[in-house]
Amino acid sequence: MQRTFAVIKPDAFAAGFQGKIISAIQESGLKVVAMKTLLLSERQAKGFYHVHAERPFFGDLVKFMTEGPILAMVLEGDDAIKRWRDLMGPTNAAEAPSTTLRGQFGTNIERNATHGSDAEDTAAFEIGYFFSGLELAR
Ligand code: RTP
Ligand code: MG
Repeated sequence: MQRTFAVIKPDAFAAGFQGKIISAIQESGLKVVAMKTLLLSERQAKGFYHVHAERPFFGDLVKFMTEGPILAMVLEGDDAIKRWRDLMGPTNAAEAPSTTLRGQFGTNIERNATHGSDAEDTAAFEIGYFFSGLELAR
C-alpha cells in the first residue's frame, strides 16, 4: 500500500472539474484518504514547488498556483504514485491523450489541471506539507 499527494490545480478547480476528477480517481480503484480546499499564498506555493525554484518557469508556476483555490488530496492504493501519474498523463496537457485527466481537463504545459508526486520521497514531503498526522489517521 502506498500514498501519494494529488492536487486539482486552480484551472480545473475554477472550471468545476472537481467531481469528474474525483470520480476518475475512485473508478481507478485509488482511495481518497484526505482532502481539503485551500487558497495558497505565494510563500506556501513556493515552498510546495521548492524543487523547481531555479527553473525558468518557476515565477509563472507560482502565479498560476496562487490564482485561485485548489483541492489537495492524499490518495492511497498499491503503486499509488505511478497509478496517479498515469491517470494524469504527461505534463504538457496540449499533448496529453484524451484518455488522461490532463488531456481532458488541462490546456497547456503550465495549466495542466492536476499535480501528482513523482517519487516516494516527494510524496512524503508533499503529504506532510499539506496534512497533519491527525488528518491522515485511518
Ligand atoms: P506536477 O509536479 O505539477 O505534478 O507536474 P509534472 O511533475 O508533470 O511536471 P514538473 O516538471 O514537476 O513541473 C511542475 C509544474 O510546472 C508547470 N510547468 N510549466 N512553462 C513550462 O515550461 C512549464 N513546465 C512545467 C506545470 O504546471 C507543471 O505541472
Ligand atoms: Mg512534478
